Amino acid sequence: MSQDKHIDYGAEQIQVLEGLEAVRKRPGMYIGSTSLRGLHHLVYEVVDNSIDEALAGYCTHIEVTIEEDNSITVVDNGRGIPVAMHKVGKPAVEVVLTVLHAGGKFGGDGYPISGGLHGVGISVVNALSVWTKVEVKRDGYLWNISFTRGRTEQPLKKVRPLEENEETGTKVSFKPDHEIFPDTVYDFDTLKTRLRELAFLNKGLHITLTDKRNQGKSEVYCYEGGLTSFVEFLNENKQAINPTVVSLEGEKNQVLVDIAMQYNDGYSENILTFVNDIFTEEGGTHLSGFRSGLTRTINDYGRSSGILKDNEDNLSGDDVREGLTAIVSVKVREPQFEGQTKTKLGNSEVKGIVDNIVSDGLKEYLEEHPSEAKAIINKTISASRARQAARRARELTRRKNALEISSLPGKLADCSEKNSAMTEIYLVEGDSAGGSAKQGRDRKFQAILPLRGKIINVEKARLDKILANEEIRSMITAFGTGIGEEFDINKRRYDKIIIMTDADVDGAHIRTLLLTFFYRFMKPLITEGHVYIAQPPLYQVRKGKQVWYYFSDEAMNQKLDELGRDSNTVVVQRYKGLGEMNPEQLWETTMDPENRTMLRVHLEDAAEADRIFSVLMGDKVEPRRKFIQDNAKKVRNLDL
Ligand code: 0RA
Repeated sequence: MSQDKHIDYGAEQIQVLEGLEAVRKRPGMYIGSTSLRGLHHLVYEVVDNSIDEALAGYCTHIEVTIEEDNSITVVDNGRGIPVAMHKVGKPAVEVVLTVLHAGGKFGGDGYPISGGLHGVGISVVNALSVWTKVEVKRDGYLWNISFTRGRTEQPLKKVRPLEENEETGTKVSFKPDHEIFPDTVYDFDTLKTRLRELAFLNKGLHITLTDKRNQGKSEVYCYEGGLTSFVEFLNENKQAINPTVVSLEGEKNQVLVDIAMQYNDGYSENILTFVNDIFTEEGGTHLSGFRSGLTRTINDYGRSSGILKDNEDNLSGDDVREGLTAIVSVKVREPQFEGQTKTKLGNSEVKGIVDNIVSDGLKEYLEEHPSEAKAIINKTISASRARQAARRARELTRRKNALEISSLPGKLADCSEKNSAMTEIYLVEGDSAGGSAKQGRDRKFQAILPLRGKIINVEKARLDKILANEEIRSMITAFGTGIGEEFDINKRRYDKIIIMTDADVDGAHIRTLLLTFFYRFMKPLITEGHVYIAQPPLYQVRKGKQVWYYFSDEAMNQKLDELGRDSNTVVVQRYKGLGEMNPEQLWETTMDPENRTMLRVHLEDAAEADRIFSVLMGDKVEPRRKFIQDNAKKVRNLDL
């Protein structure tokens, strides 16, 4: 080897260590955060590589296992990570695991289409794990290599020749580093939601999820129906308008389009869009193309079939999307992601391609399914009529908004701070708790809105009825943002919206109704992290003049053990409702930013949230009963 190469090799090594050191120093830059979300992201990063193999047509099975020690194993039957010497003087597999951004991209056109939102690659997983072990079956042999905290521990080794019929593939095992992640316990359901979604998006791909902890369990996700199965799954608890799911597929200029859609008798729209299997929360050109193609085609068919009369207005975009569940999945070679969270597709050529495929395919479906077509058009016409009726009601609230302060609801105790970045509003269940909260609050930045009556179930009503509801109107005017298409987050009057309900069944019900309302009509409040759930304590423990508050049975019991249970100087109080706390106690335990704990409401997965909302709020009783039974133990930790 020449002197030059020696010097280069040294420089490469230093770069590698600096790269992985940077990942360990600022993990958030690479995986978003080191919260539970980041912990689960490690699994997706590895699985995305296996999915890339599937997209390239080489992999049919992926197995993910949560091991007893919360380490993760991902096995696939793809081609195997290359083991040949790379030009930097190390085996390619070692480069993939230790060099930032050295995923599948190197090696030219091996990957026409690649997933992985952050695309940071598997080396980030390695850098953030106590250990990583990789086995590769490729080039006639089983190979292995291992790492500790990103550094090569055992260099690549040939273990044994492959058996005659043994498949190629990759096995990656890693244990997330407790020095990086405060919580290293994996959640089965979180992984399940994403892996099931990946199985829907990749028709016929087998994905297995196994949990070796506790009693152990294993589930297989594989859908021959692909997106059609996905839509059927999302509409499972709803009443379909067109029993046959519309399935549209096409390709142009190397853009692949795959769409499935079905109307239900509900009023909300639930369109999920993906680019290269990545959920595009902020939509983009594929969504615009879908919308424009849909609106035009439904109107054209409505007119030509005579169902939509000449004297009736054209159907609007909102009309044709009412009660629509749809998946729009595109595969694009060089996706450009834009928007606040980089989840908005920017490629301009995609809009027209999707629009054309929707127009052609949907027209054909409507012509071939006349009775379903009729049901769909009638549904959109009644949406249009209801929308016109609702306009009046909405104009009413809009006029009220314009009057600003004077129009704020009478029962709102507003704060004095005018900078909305500093303020918060508590939505409090009941007048008595509302009274305590008004007295206990810091009136400079905390506003209180007591909610008296039942909040309307927005899942079961149309906009005109929803807007007639007193509690809903109070919230809309207090928040200042408007709703639906007119929602504007920049107009919000508060930074934090905090739901404070009793820790009982009624409280949970009111909380769900509120979250459903926000989800349907003010979604960015949730996606941009402005909605919180207050956590009032369940117990007060007193001894003499000392007082402690506890949020769980476990914590309270531990304190009792410590104080000596028998001591008759200890009085335990269980709070049944917020009303049992006086203003000082409420401030101290639940409202004081210095002491309180709150849950921030996340939309971990829009599809799952929508399903859960439908189960909880929809017409069908049996799925709701089952859900509540299945989740009874989890309710205290509900973090949507
Ligand atoms: C780099 C290049 C190729 C495949 C892979 C990486 C690869 C990575 C992972 C991670 C998990 N499973 C994986 N499977 C494959 C292309 C290989 C070729 O051209 O033969």
